[in-house]
Amino acid sequence: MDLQSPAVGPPDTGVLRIAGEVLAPAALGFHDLRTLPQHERDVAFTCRRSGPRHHSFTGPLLLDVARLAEPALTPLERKERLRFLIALRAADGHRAVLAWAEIDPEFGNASILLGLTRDGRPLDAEGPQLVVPGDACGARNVSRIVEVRIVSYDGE
Ligand SMILES: Nc1nc2c(c(=O)[nH]1)N[C@H]1C(S)=C(S)[C@@H](COP(=O)(O)O)O[C@H]1N2
Ligand SMILES: [Mo]
Repeated sequence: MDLQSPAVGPPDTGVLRIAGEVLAPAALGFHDLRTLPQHERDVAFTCRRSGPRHHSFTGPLLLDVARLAEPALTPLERKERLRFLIALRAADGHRAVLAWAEIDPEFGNASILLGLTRDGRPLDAEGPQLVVPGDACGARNVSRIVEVRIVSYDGE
């Protein structure tokens, strides 16, 4: 990074790292994430602690965000892509793992988002939130995400 260059646009409070088995590891701010196509999803789930919840989110597809970092699995055959997973970590240590196949268009093709707004409110100050439509429990809707790691399972 060129530290001499002036800052362009508003400063990004949160930066999301995309790392792991990717050709182009990235540190993405909300400005970068807003350049991707934005989608809207409603989620309804029940939290064991707070009961029934409903939220509306907007943001890019996790698939489009992951592709910015050029995952090493992109050129692979379908069966080989099944070994990859996506590990997400939040600022408070909450973690969740997805199978790559859940969002791969040739498998689950689930419309999992990285939410940038929740119920009309921008999440810039806290960071993006995973949006998993259809989950009965809200625990995979990880908020304040700081890192997304794409890694392969190499077990025997
Ligand atoms: N970072 C982070 N995200 C999290 C959690 C958490 O502990 N940390 N809890 C999850 C759980 S268990 C639920 S039910 C939902 C609750 O979301 P809400 O209270 O904002 O509706 O957030 C999820 N996302
Ligand atoms: Mo929960």
